[in-house]
Amino acid sequence: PAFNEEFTTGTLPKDFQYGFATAAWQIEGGWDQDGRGPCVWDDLAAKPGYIANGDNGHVAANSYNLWREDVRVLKELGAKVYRFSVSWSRVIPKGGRADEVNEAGIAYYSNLVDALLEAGIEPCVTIFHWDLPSALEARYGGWSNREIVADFEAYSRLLFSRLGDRVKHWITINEPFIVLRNMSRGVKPDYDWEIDTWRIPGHMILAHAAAVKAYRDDFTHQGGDIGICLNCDWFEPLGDSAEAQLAPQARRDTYLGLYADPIYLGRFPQRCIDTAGDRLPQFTDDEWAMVKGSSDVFYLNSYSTHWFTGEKLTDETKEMYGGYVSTQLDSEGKLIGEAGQPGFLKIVPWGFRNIITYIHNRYLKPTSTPLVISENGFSIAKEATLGLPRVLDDTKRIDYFRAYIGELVKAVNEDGVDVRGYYAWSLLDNIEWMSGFECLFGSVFVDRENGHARHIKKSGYWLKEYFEAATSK
Ligand code: GBH
Repeated sequence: PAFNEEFTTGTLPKDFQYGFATAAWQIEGGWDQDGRGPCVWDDLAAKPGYIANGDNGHVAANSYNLWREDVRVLKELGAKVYRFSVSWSRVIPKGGRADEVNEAGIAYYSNLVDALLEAGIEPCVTIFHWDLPSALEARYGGWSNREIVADFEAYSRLLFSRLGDRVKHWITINEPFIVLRNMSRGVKPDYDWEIDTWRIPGHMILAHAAAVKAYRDDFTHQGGDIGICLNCDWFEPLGDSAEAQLAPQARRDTYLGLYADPIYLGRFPQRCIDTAGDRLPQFTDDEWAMVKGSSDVFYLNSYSTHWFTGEKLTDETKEMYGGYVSTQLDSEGKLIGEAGQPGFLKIVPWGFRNIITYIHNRYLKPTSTPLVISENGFSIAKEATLGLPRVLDDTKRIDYFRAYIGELVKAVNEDGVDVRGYYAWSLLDNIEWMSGFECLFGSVFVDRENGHARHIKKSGYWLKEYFEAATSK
């Protein structure tokens, strides 16, 4: 077996929710099947040079056709939860509140939900994981226009009414910071750094809050919970300078606090108020009432750690990134941790415990909110070139999981953090956005040369046995 006796650091509650996460555009394919409309990532993939090797999501892991296989491997992996996202343009091809619903798209998700429940797996549905309908981008500039709030609410209501009898866990938006960054990197061709850097977060916060209000007003009888998913790595000073000490919190304020402070604490971070001035999103009293307390669960995606020397950013990204440069290399050229495939991914387990306890102290404790790790995982350099059967022997990914989950267990047992679940990113090898298929995160290999057959890697069995052992005492 992949798992052995090394796991002795602590236990987890019996009802701890271990599972896997994916996102629609990264796995589904079926991009023009049964009436799906195009999304902005289809458009980006069509731009020469945007995605590595000219890859696209037309077929991806073919989960639109092979979803029964996904449920089969989830069951074999002992997953209690499956976090997946809905493709907005599959269920409303043109996206807007007055636009037509695509029943074939609804049926796809409805069948998936039924099969999961039948297999004893709880669905956790992300409403928006970056794949904005192209029609909404063309119609009014997507997230930069206040119109999106009403369209997102209508789209969310459609999902609650069609799936909410069976889906009890909802995530509104995945990683608003990255949505903003992607807008600035070509999703919105005429992105305005001065204005959009602040107004897009305002619209995302309001869209999230409007969906939550709709759920709480009209769907409470369904008895589920709903929240937003935020991402943040750990930020650590490098050196003793005053600026190095300041910089990590400055980055956290724009990266995480710009979203988490209003949603959990009911105000913007002071640094954002000072930086944005009258460009800061303005909410009415009613809007503040809707925003504050609008997340039942703190869903955190976290992968790595970054250093700050105190060096200042001078380019147009400076406001978005809190003013300071980050690095993973010290002045002697030493990396902060062992490198994975995408540039940002270095193995720094202690940073994971630090970001968890930071969130615990600032957001969870004062509001009695539980934490779920909604994404954490690793991509091995050059894994995609290995081929069967070597790709299945992913011991480096096991090293990452063992170290990171070990820190999570310490946060639960030594720091008293109320952690309810851990969803590994990702169930399947899939298209890693701009990195294409070169960069794999799955605990299940998808053989794209052979009918997209699914093969469970060693790390999948390791996770299964780890969580069985940790939750059985
Ligand atoms: C997640 O994003 C996504 O939700 C998921 O779809 C994706 O496949 C997975 O991670 C693996 O990458 O933020 O510019 O300062 C993580 C997004 C992007 C977060 C890079 C860390 C570091 C540089 N990550 N980012 S930046």
